[in-house]
Amino acid sequence: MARLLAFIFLAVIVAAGCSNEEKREVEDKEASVQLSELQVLADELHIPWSISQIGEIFYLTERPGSIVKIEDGKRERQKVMLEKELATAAEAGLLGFVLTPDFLQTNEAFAYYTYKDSSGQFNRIVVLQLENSVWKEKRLLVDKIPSGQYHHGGRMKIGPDGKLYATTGDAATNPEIAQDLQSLGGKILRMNVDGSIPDDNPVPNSYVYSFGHRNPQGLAWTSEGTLYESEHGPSANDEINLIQAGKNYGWPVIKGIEKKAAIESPLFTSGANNTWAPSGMAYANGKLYVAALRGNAIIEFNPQTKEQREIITGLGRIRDVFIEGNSLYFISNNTDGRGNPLEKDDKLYRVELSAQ
Ligand SMILES: [Ca+2]
Repeated sequence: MARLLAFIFLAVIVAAGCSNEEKREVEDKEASVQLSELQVLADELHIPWSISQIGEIFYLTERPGSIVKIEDGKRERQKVMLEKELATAAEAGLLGFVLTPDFLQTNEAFAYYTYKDSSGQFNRIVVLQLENSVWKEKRLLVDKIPSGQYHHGGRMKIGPDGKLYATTGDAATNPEIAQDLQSLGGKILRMNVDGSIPDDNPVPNSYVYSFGHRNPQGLAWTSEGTLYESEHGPSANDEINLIQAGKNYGWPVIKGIEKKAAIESPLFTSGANNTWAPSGMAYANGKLYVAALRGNAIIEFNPQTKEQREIITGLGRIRDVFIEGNSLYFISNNTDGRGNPLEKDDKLYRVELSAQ
């Protein structure tokens, strides 16, 4: 009954939002997603950050330091025991999370978190193991990834090459580190699943896969293996980039549509007067689906035609998006102090992508 009520409540919100804006009505008619088919799979989440799925089970990280398991409509909040104290700085905490390829045998997952100790504040990538509904930090893969007041990066995915990729931020106070190949900040990192450096990384003996990033929080590969990334720009100028090994993506040398030799310009930008605050992203059917926090939407980008449109609106801030088959899953992020929580926020939603 609670789920049914939540569903009706949402349908009313979505309908009200649409009738107020003629422009949005037009967009909805063109949208591939039927908002009336939106389902809530879980609610009362606390700043959820990352979606992982295996079979019918979801694991969501919550930034304050827990993992929520969702199975058969039931929500179980699982404790996470870390070696270091979780940082409480803005945007910091338990961020990226991805189940290992052999999770069913090992109960292990990769996690990215921000911590603070006597040596300062950093991010690290670790292996967690699930035992009796408690996750424990088992192994350290990469430590002392720069952190600061903001911009901790934090998205992790396993690529089609079987390597673990992680996005790291410029730590806000010292953006020049994004251009410094000796620093792990402002980068996309690539590693073997045991934490070692792959022999074929573009910078020898380095985790650095690409550099010049400000605060990247989204990664997605096409079925052909092309990698795209989403990134928070300075004062708007958010970016979607096509990522190639060893390339420089510009920050803080250039921003937005500015150009410079030997620097890659973004495939899409939000422009100087518009902010998406893009976070998690997924790829399906030739399109990228990007969770937008400030944009309060899921935005669909077509890298071939360069078209873009909002396909989900009216639910507030969106943190991550995940596609399995024809289902698109996403989590809201209205409890992070920067949004206006709806009743029982935050939530995990599902909607069917229509065939096009
Ligand atoms: Ca850039």
